Amino acid sequence: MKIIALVFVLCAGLQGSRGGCPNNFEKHGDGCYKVMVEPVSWINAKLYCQVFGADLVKIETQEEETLLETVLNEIHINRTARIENYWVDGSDLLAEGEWMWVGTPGYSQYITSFTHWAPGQPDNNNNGEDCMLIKFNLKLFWSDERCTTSGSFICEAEYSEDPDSIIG
Ligand SMILES: [Ca+2]
Ligand SMILES: [Ca+2]
Repeated sequence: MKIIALVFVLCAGLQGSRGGCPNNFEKHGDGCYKVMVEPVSWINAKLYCQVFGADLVKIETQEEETLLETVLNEIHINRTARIENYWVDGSDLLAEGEWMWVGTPGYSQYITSFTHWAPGQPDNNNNGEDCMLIKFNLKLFWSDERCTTSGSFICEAEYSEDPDSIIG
Protein backbone atom coordinates (compact mmCIF):
# COMPACT_ATOMS: atom_id res chain seq x y z
CA MET A 1 0.00 0.00 0.00
CA LYS A 2 2.87 2.34 0.74
CA ILE A 3 4.16 2.00 -2.82
CA ILE A 4 0.74 2.72 -4.28
CA ALA A 5 0.44 5.82 -2.13
CA LEU A 6 3.90 6.98 -3.22
CA VAL A 7 3.05 6.52 -6.90
CA PHE A 8 -0.12 8.48 -6.41
CA VAL A 9 1.76 11.35 -4.74
CA LEU A 10 4.37 11.40 -7.52
CA CYS A 11 1.71 11.49 -10.22
CA ALA A 12 -0.17 14.25 -8.47
CA GLY A 13 3.05 16.23 -8.13
CA LEU A 14 3.84 15.92 -11.82
CA GLN A 15 0.44 16.97 -13.00
CA GLY A 16 0.42 19.96 -15.31
CA SER A 17 -0.30 23.25 -13.61
CA ARG A 18 -1.13 25.07 -16.84
CA GLY A 19 -4.29 23.31 -17.84
CA GLY A 20 -3.71 20.98 -20.72
CA CYS A 21 0.06 21.41 -21.22
CA PRO A 22 2.75 19.24 -19.61
CA ASN A 23 4.36 20.82 -16.56
CA ASN A 24 6.49 23.87 -17.41
CA PHE A 25 5.39 23.91 -21.04
CA GLU A 26 3.68 27.07 -22.23
CA LYS A 27 0.57 27.17 -24.34
CA HIS A 28 0.95 29.23 -27.51
CA GLY A 29 -1.75 29.05 -30.13
CA ASP A 30 -3.01 25.49 -30.28
CA GLY A 31 0.13 23.83 -28.92
CA CYS A 32 2.41 23.54 -25.91
CA TYR A 33 6.05 24.55 -26.29
CA LYS A 34 9.24 24.37 -24.26
CA VAL A 35 12.54 25.92 -25.36
CA MET A 36 15.42 23.88 -23.96
CA VAL A 37 18.81 25.57 -23.73
CA GLU A 38 20.97 22.47 -23.51
CA PRO A 39 23.53 21.73 -26.23
CA VAL A 40 22.90 18.23 -27.50
CA SER A 41 22.82 16.26 -30.75
CA TRP A 42 19.60 16.07 -32.77
CA ILE A 43 18.75 12.54 -31.61
CA ASN A 44 19.36 13.41 -27.99
CA ALA A 45 17.20 16.50 -28.37
CA LYS A 46 14.41 14.29 -29.71
CA LEU A 47 14.84 11.86 -26.79
CA TYR A 48 14.80 14.68 -24.23
CA CYS A 49 11.51 15.92 -25.65
CA GLN A 50 9.97 12.45 -25.67
CA VAL A 51 11.01 11.80 -22.06
CA PHE A 52 8.90 14.81 -21.11
CA GLY A 53 5.85 13.68 -23.08
CA ALA A 54 6.57 15.81 -26.13
CA ASP A 55 8.56 15.71 -29.37
CA LEU A 56 10.79 18.09 -31.30
CA VAL A 57 8.74 20.91 -32.73
CA LYS A 58 7.31 20.67 -36.25
CA ILE A 59 6.85 24.00 -38.00
CA GLU A 60 3.91 23.19 -40.19
CA THR A 61 2.47 26.60 -41.01
CA GLN A 62 3.51 30.24 -41.32
CA GLU A 63 1.30 30.93 -38.30
CA GLU A 64 3.22 28.44 -36.19
CA GLU A 65 6.56 29.88 -37.31
CA THR A 66 5.47 33.42 -36.47
CA LEU A 67 4.37 32.18 -33.07
CA LEU A 68 7.76 30.54 -32.48
CA GLU A 69 9.51 33.75 -33.49
CA THR A 70 7.52 35.56 -30.83
CA VAL A 71 8.41 32.95 -28.20
CA LEU A 72 12.12 33.10 -29.09
CA ASN A 73 12.17 36.89 -29.14
CA GLU A 74 10.76 36.90 -25.60
CA ILE A 75 13.53 34.55 -24.49
CA HIS A 76 16.32 36.42 -26.25
CA ILE A 77 15.33 39.94 -25.34
CA ASN A 78 17.53 40.02 -22.24
CA ARG A 79 20.48 38.15 -23.69
CA THR A 80 23.48 39.63 -25.43
CA ALA A 81 23.94 36.77 -27.88
CA ARG A 82 21.24 37.21 -30.48
CA ILE A 83 22.05 34.24 -32.66
CA GLU A 84 21.06 30.84 -31.39
CA ASN A 85 20.48 27.52 -33.09
CA TYR A 86 17.66 25.19 -32.19
CA TRP A 87 16.99 21.66 -33.36
CA VAL A 88 13.53 20.99 -34.76
CA ASP A 89 11.93 17.73 -35.92
CA GLY A 90 12.89 17.84 -39.62
CA SER A 91 15.31 15.29 -41.09
CA ASP A 92 16.33 13.77 -44.42
CA LEU A 93 18.32 10.95 -42.81
CA LEU A 94 16.27 8.21 -44.50
CA ALA A 95 16.56 9.52 -48.04
CA GLU A 96 18.80 12.43 -49.03
CA GLY A 97 16.79 15.50 -49.96
CA GLU A 98 13.45 14.06 -48.88
CA TRP A 99 12.75 16.16 -45.83
CA MET A 100 10.19 14.98 -43.34
CA TRP A 101 8.79 15.89 -39.97
CA VAL A 102 9.89 12.69 -38.28
CA GLY A 103 7.37 12.56 -35.44
CA THR A 104 6.76 9.15 -33.91
CA PRO A 105 7.02 5.79 -35.73
CA GLY A 106 4.25 5.51 -38.31
CA TYR A 107 3.50 9.24 -38.27
CA SER A 108 6.33 10.75 -40.30
CA GLN A 109 5.18 13.32 -42.85
CA TYR A 110 7.04 14.62 -45.87
CA ILE A 111 7.42 18.39 -45.80
CA THR A 112 5.39 19.37 -48.82
CA SER A 113 3.65 22.62 -47.98
CA PHE A 114 5.20 25.31 -45.79
CA THR A 115 9.01 25.65 -45.85
CA HIS A 116 11.31 28.48 -44.84
CA TRP A 117 14.88 27.50 -45.69
CA ALA A 118 17.64 30.09 -45.31
CA PRO A 119 19.11 31.21 -48.64
CA GLY A 120 21.33 28.45 -50.04
CA GLN A 121 19.97 25.83 -47.63
CA PRO A 122 19.56 22.93 -47.46
CA ASP A 123 22.98 22.34 -49.02
CA ASN A 124 23.86 18.95 -47.49
CA ASN A 125 27.34 20.34 -46.92
CA ASN A 126 30.07 17.66 -47.22
CA ASN A 127 27.31 15.15 -47.96
CA GLY A 128 26.58 15.02 -44.27
CA GLU A 129 23.79 17.36 -43.19
CA ASP A 130 20.58 15.50 -42.47
CA CYS A 131 18.96 17.22 -39.48
CA MET A 132 17.04 20.48 -39.38
CA LEU A 133 18.18 23.36 -37.23
CA ILE A 134 16.57 26.76 -37.04
CA LYS A 135 18.85 29.74 -36.85
CA PHE A 136 17.30 32.52 -34.84
CA ASN A 137 18.35 36.14 -35.09
CA LEU A 138 15.13 38.11 -34.52
CA LYS A 139 13.75 36.15 -37.47
CA LEU A 140 14.19 32.44 -37.90
CA PHE A 141 15.34 30.45 -40.91
CA TRP A 142 15.71 26.75 -41.51
CA SER A 143 19.05 25.10 -42.17
CA ASP A 144 20.39 21.57 -42.52
CA GLU A 145 23.22 20.62 -40.21
CA ARG A 146 25.22 17.57 -39.23
CA CYS A 147 23.03 15.61 -36.79
CA THR A 148 25.83 15.22 -34.25
CA THR A 149 26.31 18.99 -33.92
CA SER A 150 25.29 20.41 -30.55
CA GLY A 151 22.26 22.65 -30.47
CA SER A 152 19.57 23.84 -28.13
CA PHE A 153 16.12 22.63 -29.06
CA ILE A 154 12.40 23.23 -28.89
CA CYS A 155 9.88 20.64 -27.72
CA GLU A 156 6.21 20.65 -28.64
CA ALA A 157 3.39 18.76 -26.96
CA GLU A 158 -0.25 18.52 -27.85
CA TYR A 159 -2.62 20.64 -25.83
CA SER A 160 -5.17 18.47 -24.09
CA GLU A 161 -8.50 19.76 -22.88
CA ASP A 162 -8.33 17.42 -19.91
CA PRO A 163 -5.20 18.05 -17.80
CA ASP A 164 -5.73 14.78 -15.93
CA SER A 165 -5.13 12.80 -19.11
CA ILE A 166 -1.56 14.03 -19.62
CA ILE A 167 0.36 12.74 -16.64
CA GLY A 168 -0.94 10.84 -13.68
CA1 LIG B 1 20.84 15.91 -46.17
CA1 LIG C 1 23.52 23.30 -44.51
